[in-house]
Amino acid sequence: MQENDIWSECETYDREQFRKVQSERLVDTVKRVYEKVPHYKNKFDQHGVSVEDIKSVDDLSKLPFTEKKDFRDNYPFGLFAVPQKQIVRFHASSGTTGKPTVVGYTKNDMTMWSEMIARIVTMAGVTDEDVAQISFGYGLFTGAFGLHQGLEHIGAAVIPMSSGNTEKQIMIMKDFHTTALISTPSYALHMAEIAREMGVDPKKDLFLKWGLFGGEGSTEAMRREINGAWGLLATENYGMSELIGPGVSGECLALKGMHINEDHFIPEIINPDTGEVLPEGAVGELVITTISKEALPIIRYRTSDITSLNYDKCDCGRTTVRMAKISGRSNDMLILGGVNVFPAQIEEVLFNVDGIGPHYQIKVFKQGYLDRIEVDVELIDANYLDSFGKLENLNQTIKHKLRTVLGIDAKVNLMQPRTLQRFEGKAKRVIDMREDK
Ligand code: DLL
Repeated sequence: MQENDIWSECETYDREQFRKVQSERLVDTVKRVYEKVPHYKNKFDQHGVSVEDIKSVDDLSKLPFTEKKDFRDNYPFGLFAVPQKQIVRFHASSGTTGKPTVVGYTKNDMTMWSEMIARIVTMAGVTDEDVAQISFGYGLFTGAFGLHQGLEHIGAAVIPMSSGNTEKQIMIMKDFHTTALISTPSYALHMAEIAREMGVDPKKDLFLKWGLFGGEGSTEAMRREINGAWGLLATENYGMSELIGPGVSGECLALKGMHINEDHFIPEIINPDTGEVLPEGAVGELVITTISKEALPIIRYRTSDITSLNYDKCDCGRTTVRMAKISGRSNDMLILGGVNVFPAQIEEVLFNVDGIGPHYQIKVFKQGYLDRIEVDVELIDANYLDSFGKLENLNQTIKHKLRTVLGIDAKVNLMQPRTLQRFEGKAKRVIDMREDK
């Protein structure tokens, strides 16, 4: 692990200090939402919980959950706790169908957000010496603007590149001596591929030291692939529009989980089927309560993201709770021949097979009551196509690994190099062809 600074003393609070600040802020937030947001007043009343019942973090589980549906039902501003006059920024998450999920920020929220990001980029190695290229799309998506203000806050030089126009990205990287790349992990892989096609060796001809990736999951195997392709050190960070955007948690250089900004977000892990709160270390759905946001405080938000929490002090010196890599979304899980599997587990297997590239797609079908999958992967070397024996061997190897490691049977399609879709934002790896999802 390399040494780096800790941005805020709050990141090294002891458990008692966290408890105190979380309790105070929770009590205040609960009072505020009850008074200012009719949705919460109705929900708390229906749930039979009063503001006075919430005296500390120990009472958190008495409160009802908030879900994506609540945003939809209160579109666009119904969950806001301040008058429109105090809003200085809107963002929204795209949402595949229907209306987007709209979020708003006050001036104080913006300051707080930038502070959260300052912590996260600092723990990922970035300093005021760095040149940070932001290759997330600028716009309603929180990724680019979120990282942007925090990076400027620590004094890094920001290139607001946005996503796409990949050849230009590489040119700017080279000419501006970019040292930190900020993007989705899938776009980072794609950019490395384009760089090589342009005759640029990312390791020799560029200056990258840090890669801060988020907005979608990435396995350890993908991290190795990215580190190897760029010659940088990849960390990941996590967030969600409804909660703030990026800035909820980030990895330090010890690479042992993502530190949650616990003085602003209280995490819980629940059983997604029953809603029961699970003990420390258990794997389940992440639920987050925001305790400092003004415009859009959220009580016990069900993220659908599956992870676990670790409260041990980290090697880096921070004491904030760490969340494990997201293993999937609760609604992403596939049941294949009775075996539960997340797409990320399939990725981990594929990335460990020689001869195929890091781009893949999983197609899901329904056969009777069972889900079945086909996996499309790309050959690295087109010469394989000349030998049926070699192709068949590789196909069998992949099938065998999927069967032995995950216990699943999949049809594997080996594709010519560069035939699968590339992504400039969040990758869509799973194509769901089941009718009754
Ligand atoms: O993706 C916020 C963000 C932007 C975080 C840039 C980090 C960097 P949404 O568009 O609302 O917000 O999508 C939120 O993305 O519930 C996760 O399922 C997924 N996600 C975000 N970061 C990670 C990660 C932004 N590190 C949804 N690992 C979340 C796995 C992630 N999934």
